[in-house]
Amino acid sequence: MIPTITAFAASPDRGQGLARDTRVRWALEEVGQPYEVRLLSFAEMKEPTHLALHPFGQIPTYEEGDLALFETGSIILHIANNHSGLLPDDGNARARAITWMFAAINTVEPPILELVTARLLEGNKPWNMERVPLVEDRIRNRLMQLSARLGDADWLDGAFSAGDLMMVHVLQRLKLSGLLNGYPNLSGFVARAEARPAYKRAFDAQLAVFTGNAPSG
Ligand code: GTB
Repeated sequence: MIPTITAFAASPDRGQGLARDTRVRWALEEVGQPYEVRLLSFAEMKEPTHLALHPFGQIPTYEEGDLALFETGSIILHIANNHSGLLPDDGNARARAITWMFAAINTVEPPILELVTARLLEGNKPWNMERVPLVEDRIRNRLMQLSARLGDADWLDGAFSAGDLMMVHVLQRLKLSGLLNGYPNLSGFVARAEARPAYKRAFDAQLAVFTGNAPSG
């Protein structure tokens, strides 16, 4: 059965791959699962039809037969559990890879999202000049810890997994800030992941929505 995901009809990042449908597209590409995409305007995301799929009126969602999911962590875990290629077979290694998925979205992503909020939504607040450096320090602390753990390994725990996929997509949000530059092994980790053919296909597919070359789905 071909799953359908939802994505922005007009992504605010203009096809840079930062919206979260990209990580789901990437997971589907890694496992070789074709998918269809339903593009939504911001208004459509808040309408009852979409709210029935996603209580918070966001993208992406994932529909497969009578299953409907939201939250990229859950969607990617579902994909990884139902195909080979994103999680190891060994039980302990699998649990560790899933731990990295949670670490990406629960421990590394929150301060990064705080910085996005501080820069995009709070720039005109009188306390913004004091807040931004504090948030950047919190991010640097996480990057330092992650960098120390990765060391000179290619991936976070053995072979490439859904944990690496999630962590890389979280770290990509930092590219414009320059904060990743202080951690060459993390920049290398992101570059290695971006060189994967599955990532390139996912990136190109989300970019095609912006450039108007996307196949209708
Ligand atoms: N926790 C949820 C998940 O992981 O699935 C978060 C989903 C989410 O944040 N969705 C965003 C959304 O629908 C799009 S991805 N926002 C609209 C709304 O809440 O009304 C976040 C995102 C948006 C834009 C950029 N960008 O332009 O760079 C990057 C990331």
